[in-house]
Amino acid sequence: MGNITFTMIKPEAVEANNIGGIIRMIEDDGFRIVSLKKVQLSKQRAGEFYAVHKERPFYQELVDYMSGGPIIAAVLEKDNAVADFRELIGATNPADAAEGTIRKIYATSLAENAIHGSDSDDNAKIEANFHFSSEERF
Ligand code: 3AN
Repeated sequence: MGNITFTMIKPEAVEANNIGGIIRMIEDDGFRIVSLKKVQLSKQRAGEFYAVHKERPFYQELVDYMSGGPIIAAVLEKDNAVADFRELIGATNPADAAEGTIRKIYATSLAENAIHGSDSDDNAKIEANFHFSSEERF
């Protein structure tokens, strides 16, 4: 399929009232919103979501941060969604992110980098299913 990706607007961007600005950039780039909600993850749910990073030194910091406030979770649709969305959000470290990318504009640090984007079609499906049931896709 390859036409969906999954995103989360992270707690510090939600706290800073940047939901609208970020969603505007996403829609202006041609993505259609399939599913969307505001939710606060428990530490356990955040830990499950980031289980691939379990062995990384920043894992606990990441879990604490991602469960520390509400996020926006969304499924997005566009041709070539995963790659196009990674391009729109920019590099993981905002210091390396290209001009005009979401992270360049909204991220405050490597750890608090405003937004998540799936890194493959397989992970997009896994992550979308983690947050949304089939009855929440339109
Ligand atoms: P991306 O979000 O660009 O796919 P990943 O998957 O390598 O990057 O990292 C997942 C999340 O972990 C990042 N969005 C960021 O919040 C956090 N992170 C990544 N690298 C570091 C690091 N060196 N120190 C602290 N947090 C990090």
